Amino acid sequence: MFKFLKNKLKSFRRKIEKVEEETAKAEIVRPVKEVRAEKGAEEEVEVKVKEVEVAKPRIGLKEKVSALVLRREIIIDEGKLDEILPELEVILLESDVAFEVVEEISSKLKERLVGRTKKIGERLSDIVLSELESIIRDILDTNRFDFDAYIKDALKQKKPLNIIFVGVNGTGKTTTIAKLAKRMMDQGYSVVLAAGDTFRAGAIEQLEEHASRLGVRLIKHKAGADPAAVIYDAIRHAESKGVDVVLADTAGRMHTKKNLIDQLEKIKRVTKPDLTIFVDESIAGNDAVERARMFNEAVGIDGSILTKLDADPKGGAAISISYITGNPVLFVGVGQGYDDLVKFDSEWLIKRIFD
Ligand SMILES: Nc1nc2c(ncn2[C@@H]2O[C@H](COP(=O)(O)OP(=O)(O)OP(=O)(O)O)[C@@H](O)[C@H]2O)c(=O)[nH]1
Ligand SMILES: [Mg+2]
Repeated sequence: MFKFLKNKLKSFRRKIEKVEEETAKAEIVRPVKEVRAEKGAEEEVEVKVKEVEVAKPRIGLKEKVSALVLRREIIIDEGKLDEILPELEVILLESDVAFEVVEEISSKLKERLVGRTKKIGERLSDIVLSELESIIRDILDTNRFDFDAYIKDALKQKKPLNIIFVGVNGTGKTTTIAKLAKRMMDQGYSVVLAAGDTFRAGAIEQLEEHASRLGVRLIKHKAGADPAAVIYDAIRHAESKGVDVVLADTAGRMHTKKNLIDQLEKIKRVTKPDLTIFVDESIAGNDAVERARMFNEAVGIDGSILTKLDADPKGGAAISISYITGNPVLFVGVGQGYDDLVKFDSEWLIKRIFD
């Protein structure tokens, strides 16, 4: 997971260390006021000190000067950041972080670092990477949403809850529904599935297979039927049986296909979902983020689930999708098994990128 990004960040750390080493080697001229030598020197002295030499023990005048420099802190200037930030921006772009998010990260880093003091002995690379981590954490936390708390509260108001899953073809919608059904049943909720993908050959049978493995009821019509009617029936069924949640599959579709987007609008109009969840695959990178934005504009989404993080070396989609859509990431898929669904948490992702 995120191997590419992690390796790039490692080489970024080395680059900062190199810049720092070079700066340390360069002579820094420090005017020191009224430093007088103990043994009779009377003039104000301007002392040239090599940063690298500062920590070494000295004697006499030099020792006095060192003590002054040691107490001082080095100010991180814009020039130094200009040497390293472009490389970070390239790394983030190569890792599929959306352009706007890269700009945000870069400007926040500058804002936090320029003019900041760094103690002698403190490493610039540690400071930069820990600020980067904190900025990415803030970006991930912009639209926090606790799915479990939401379900618990929402069920006090109404039952069943209707949750529909939308997205383009093959991204993992149906598998994610099965995973989430398992997760919710493990938490003690009752679930019914709606076979709302009446379009793709074999889609109903695929969901049926999951339903029978998980021991959950599936409501289906024939292939080609109106998906809004299928989901509507599933809701009626759940109402009559006192079932907590309907998880409704829909056919994969491109956001550019107007008639298919109209069909989703109809599903929403007829079945009034409590949550519309956009599912896409992390490995699609910027495309996934762009599609989330388009689906949000076209039909409105309440959150996203990113699948296939286990197969994604980059991670840029996970970093960007919530910031770009203004909606939270609810879960991430990390494998093909039923338990390979992780509730999204910024700390979880940060650990996997920075540890
Ligand atoms: N590695 C990995 N594979 C996944 C994950 N989620 C889903 N898949 C696989 O992705 C493939 C497509 O999954 P589906 O659930 O059929 O996707 P879909 O969006 O319903 O596809 P359509 O119905 O054709 O639009 C399957 O082989 C899944 O096993 C995941 O988190 N990690
Ligand atoms: Mg499907």
